[in-house]
Amino acid sequence: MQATKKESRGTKYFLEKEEQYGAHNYHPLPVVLTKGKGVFVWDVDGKRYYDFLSGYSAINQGHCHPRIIDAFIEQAQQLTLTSRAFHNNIMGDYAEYITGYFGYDKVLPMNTGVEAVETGLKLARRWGYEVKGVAENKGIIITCTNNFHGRTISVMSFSTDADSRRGFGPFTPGFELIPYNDIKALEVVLMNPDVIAFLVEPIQGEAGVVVPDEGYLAKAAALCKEQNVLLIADEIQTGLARTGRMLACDHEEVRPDILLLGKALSGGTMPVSAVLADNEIMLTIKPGEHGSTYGGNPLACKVAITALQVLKDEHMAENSDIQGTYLRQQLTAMNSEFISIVRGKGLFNAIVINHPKKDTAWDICMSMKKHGMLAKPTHGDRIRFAPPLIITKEQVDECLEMIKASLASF
Ligand code: IF1
Repeated sequence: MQATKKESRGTKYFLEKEEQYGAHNYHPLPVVLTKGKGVFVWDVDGKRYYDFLSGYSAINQGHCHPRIIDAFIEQAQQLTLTSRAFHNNIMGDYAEYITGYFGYDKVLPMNTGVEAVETGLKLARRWGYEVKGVAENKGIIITCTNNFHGRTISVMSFSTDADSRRGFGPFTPGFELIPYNDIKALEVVLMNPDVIAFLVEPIQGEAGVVVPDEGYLAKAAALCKEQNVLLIADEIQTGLARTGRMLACDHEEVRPDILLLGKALSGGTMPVSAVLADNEIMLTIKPGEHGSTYGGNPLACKVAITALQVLKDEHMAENSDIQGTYLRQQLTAMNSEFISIVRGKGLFNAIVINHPKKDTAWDICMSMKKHGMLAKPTHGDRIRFAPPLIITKEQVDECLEMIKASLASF
């Protein structure tokens, strides 16, 4: 590419570059970010925004948290990757720390969230055949309609989102769908002795922050226990203090058999995910039967230890609970004719827009952008409000003013 004269590399320059050379697998808001710090991000034109998406809850600790970045830089200059062909001096301490942090025997380290989901499914199937005694290849895993667990072909095999499935078949068998938040439906399918696991999001994120009834998770866990079925909790988005407790399962004192973590496990610095389980499940996978090049790399382990530490040291779950409750109260008090539902837990929230014009949620997000706040619609009419968990009440108040002003312009 010939050197271009120093053109003003403003928003337009970057949008066009990406349009020309990047795949069109997203439809982002037309904003080009160049800096992040705490609850704020800045675009290439120098405008500051509140980040109300937090990288889909990967940035719970705030952008570029100083302690996490320091750990990253220190380890990055020491040793970043050994592969699992050799040991490294960070992974053992990390494994001890994270298993102690969540109370499980072992951790299987992976990178992206969907890799953690796939790993959980493989562990459940192995356990189903080798421990529960289900006939090989007959195992059934239950999941819920409107789920989102990632975008690999096997995980999309149980998605109910037509757009994300179209043209990607054939799909992986062995999954059965039931409606979310429907205990009766779960009870019925669990009667099948070939069922080995129930994979569920404690709160459905992509579906628009759908919070199930009080007690749903606890009842589901009890039914799974009764039927010797593993409960797999996908806390990749709801975990790590996002919903006002360290795990969303903690709201109902539920201890899943397999716990899936990702996103904020690295504080938004790099892909780090983890699968936690006890020995009876975890040891069904033997040496050489599963893994990944970067899984358990020393840089990821070092960063994850610090990312977990700051969650506790800075009481982020408590702040998430306080500020999230306040945010929902204030959104409800707006009594806006355009907001039909306000829902969420902690700082994991969404509003459902009620307006005849189809793209209103997008237009509201564009208006909030003008006022200095970034959020994005999901499924057309829902807008997720999920700022970093370090946000203060004063900052929430400032954002509420921006939301009010944006709604008033419709
Ligand atoms: C995209 C959604 C959110 C997740 C849960 C596993 C994964 C995710 C509960 C997979 C990932 C991301 C994926 C990203 C946008 C975002 C998303 F809109 F797609 F659905 F957050 F709601 N389990 N969610 O939410 O983790 O492999 O991505 O690390 O694909 O657009 P991943």
